[in-house]
Amino acid sequence: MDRTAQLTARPAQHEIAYDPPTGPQATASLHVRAAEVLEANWTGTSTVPSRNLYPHQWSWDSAFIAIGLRHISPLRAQTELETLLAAQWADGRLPHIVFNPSVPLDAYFPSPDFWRSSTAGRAAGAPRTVQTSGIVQPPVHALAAWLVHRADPGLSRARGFLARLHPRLAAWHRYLLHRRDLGGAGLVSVVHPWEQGMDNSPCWDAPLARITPAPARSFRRADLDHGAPEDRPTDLDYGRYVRLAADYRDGGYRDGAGGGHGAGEGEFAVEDPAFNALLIASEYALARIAEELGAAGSARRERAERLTATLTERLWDAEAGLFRCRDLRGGDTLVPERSVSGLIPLLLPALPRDIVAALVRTLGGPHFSLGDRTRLVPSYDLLGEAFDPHRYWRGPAWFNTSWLLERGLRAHGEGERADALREAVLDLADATGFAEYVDPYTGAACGATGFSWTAALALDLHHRRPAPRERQELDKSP
Ligand code: 9WN
Repeated sequence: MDRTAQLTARPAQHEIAYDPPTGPQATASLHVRAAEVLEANWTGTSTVPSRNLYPHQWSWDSAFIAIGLRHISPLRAQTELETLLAAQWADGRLPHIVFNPSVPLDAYFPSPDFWRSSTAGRAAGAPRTVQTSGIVQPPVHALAAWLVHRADPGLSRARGFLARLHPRLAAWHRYLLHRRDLGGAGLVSVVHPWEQGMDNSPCWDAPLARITPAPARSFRRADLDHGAPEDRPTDLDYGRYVRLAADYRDGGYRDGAGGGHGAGEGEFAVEDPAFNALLIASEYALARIAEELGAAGSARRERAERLTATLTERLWDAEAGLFRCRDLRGGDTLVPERSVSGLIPLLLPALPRDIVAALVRTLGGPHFSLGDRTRLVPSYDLLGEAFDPHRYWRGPAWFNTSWLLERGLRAHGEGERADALREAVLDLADATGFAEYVDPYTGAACGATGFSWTAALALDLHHRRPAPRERQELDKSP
């Protein structure tokens, strides 16, 4: 069936209803508590995801954090993104970690002396003055930049915020679309599970099984100093993460054909639905940014619609009612696991109506059970063999994915479901002390508390009250 032909011309996604919060005292104080978390994690130029567990700047965390920070200080939100984008490589890649030089090397693994960005990444254009990792994370940044701009357009214009960011964001998308189209069909591939952000998702079990792990004695995990081992990835997972990252580094972080050990020939290459959906959502945002700067946005919007069609052609599984990961090194096949990643394309305005309806059914069905057995969206299939309610991305519910799905539901007219998800994010974020993730059945806190994106995204939903019916008019922007 020709999905392109099915793309609806219907405009999509509402503008944010930008209302100051009202309501009971308890709700009002969520603002204060979330702001305290973000204040405690602020370094002066950016925000750490968690003081102990993640003491540097992370790429997609910063995008989510900026989306919340804009409600406290639009200037700080702009600075958060500017700091991250200042560490961009000359080839356009945005590194997944920007290291803080004043943090001891052994506070986080892999540390700057593992990545060696300024030497191993020299040919790819790694910056000289700041140490970074060499892999990437999901491209939520243009979406974040647009939302940050909207919080205070006057300040944004006065500071030339979008004018300065636009070329960098455009180069970032160019890098992904040109250097990371490893399948040749137009979608972006990730070359490491850390790139997709859901590190130990069961979707990676089969693609990772082919990787020879680095010996356990060759590295020391710092995460176990702060996190319970049963909530974290296993040592075997880590051995494989280290092997993949070291191979990429030893190939000079080269991508594409002729890269030696580079990502082009690397042993791990997966087209992931959430990563690509976030790129598409950010393409719509870049269109809005270009228009705000007086340029045309239509080409980007058309590209976003084409990419939506490609995503559907390559990753949609109609029988399962969700998108799958495509394992390029595993015979170019779809990975038979159901992950929250496969629901995130609900964000996209040009998704065919039958697919929207199927995704909503899957969310509420037995595999995710939203609104029935769960209040936040589990990261993985409740009925899957690998399901574990506490182990990181193998079942627990995370706040960023629920925030994304709240937007998707609202954009497609599922106001009641979106309201319930919004309430759940607010209740559980606050009740758990802004936990990193929660048991999807009980809502019990797992991982770190005082986690920045949980605080930031709760803050965003707190300030973005459900709009009255007439204001839920769908608009062309994400
Ligand atoms: C590796 C910072 C990051 C998040 C990821 C999450 C976790 C890192 C780790 O923490 O990954 O990048 O050390 O486990 O999986 O999504 O960006 O919060």
